[in-house]
Amino acid sequence: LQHASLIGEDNISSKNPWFPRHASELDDCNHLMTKYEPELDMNHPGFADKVYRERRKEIAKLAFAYKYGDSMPHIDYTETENKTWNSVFTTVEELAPKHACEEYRRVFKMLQEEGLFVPEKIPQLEDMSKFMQKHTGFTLRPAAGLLTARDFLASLAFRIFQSTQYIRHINAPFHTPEPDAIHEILGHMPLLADPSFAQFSQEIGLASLGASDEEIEKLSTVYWFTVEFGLCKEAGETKVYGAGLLSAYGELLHALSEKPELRPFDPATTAVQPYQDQEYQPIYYVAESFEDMKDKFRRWVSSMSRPFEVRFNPHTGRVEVLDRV
Ligand code: NLE
Ligand code: FE2
Repeated sequence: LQHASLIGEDNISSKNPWFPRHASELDDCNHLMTKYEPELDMNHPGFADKVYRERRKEIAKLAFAYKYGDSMPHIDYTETENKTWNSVFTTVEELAPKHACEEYRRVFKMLQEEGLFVPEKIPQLEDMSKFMQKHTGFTLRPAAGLLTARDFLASLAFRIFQSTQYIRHINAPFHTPEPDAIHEILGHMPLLADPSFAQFSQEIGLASLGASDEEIEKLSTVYWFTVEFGLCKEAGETKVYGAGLLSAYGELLHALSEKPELRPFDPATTAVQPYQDQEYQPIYYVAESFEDMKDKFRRWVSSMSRPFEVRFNPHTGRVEVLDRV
């Protein structure tokens, strides 16, 4: 039995640092990274496209104005944007039955049955949020772009996923180094509606609250090699569950080809493996199953340096901080 005492929310100190204790405080966790932006990056396919850059700004503005409790902004996607979705969606629809993990295939089918996943039309984030909420309690917040790892991971502790809402450029539909709504909707959202995977995502988030910068780096590396680019075993075969693979068919086929190196998922070594986000990955980590991945992750997290423990109280929606004994 654990005799831990609750630490109150006043008296912020190193033993009790500031981090969001309730989803409403995510209004203060929207720090953006300036990376891969069409305004700043000459290699971005939208760099020379003024209409595209204006569109990005318009959608970013909606995310900046968002406050906790608002519904997700409604976007009237253009014909071009829906066309981009169509080409990515139809390739995923074709490849998923053979290459995606069972959990993904199951939810994908439900989304088709509900009429949310159709080739012609980008689903609205509000509808996706309601769908996920029904299955796992996960909901969405709009993000204007790539967030800092600390802010992004914190939201997962509350079962909130920060999602971009703009669409990749029509000239490069099959791979983008930056997240976009196609990546979030096709890659992340089906698995966030799976109970076991949702639990894993929330646990990464909880582990990040009040963690040191070095530990945030390790957690976001684990996130990278699991949630973004993870592979798993299924009846003797290797399948894909990483969102960055499920939203980019070129890399999905690359991951399952002879080219990359596959290693067994092991949080302690995975967490310190350097990676790049510009090109296809040369290394992927393979999990035995979501349950095994969670077991290993939990054991590893318990060795972290935080002088306190956190737990999510589902009745109040608050994160409680406990003195470590
Ligand atoms: N490469 C992915 C895609 O094209 O959908 C996005 C990865 C975001 C981390
Ligand atoms: Fe992602």
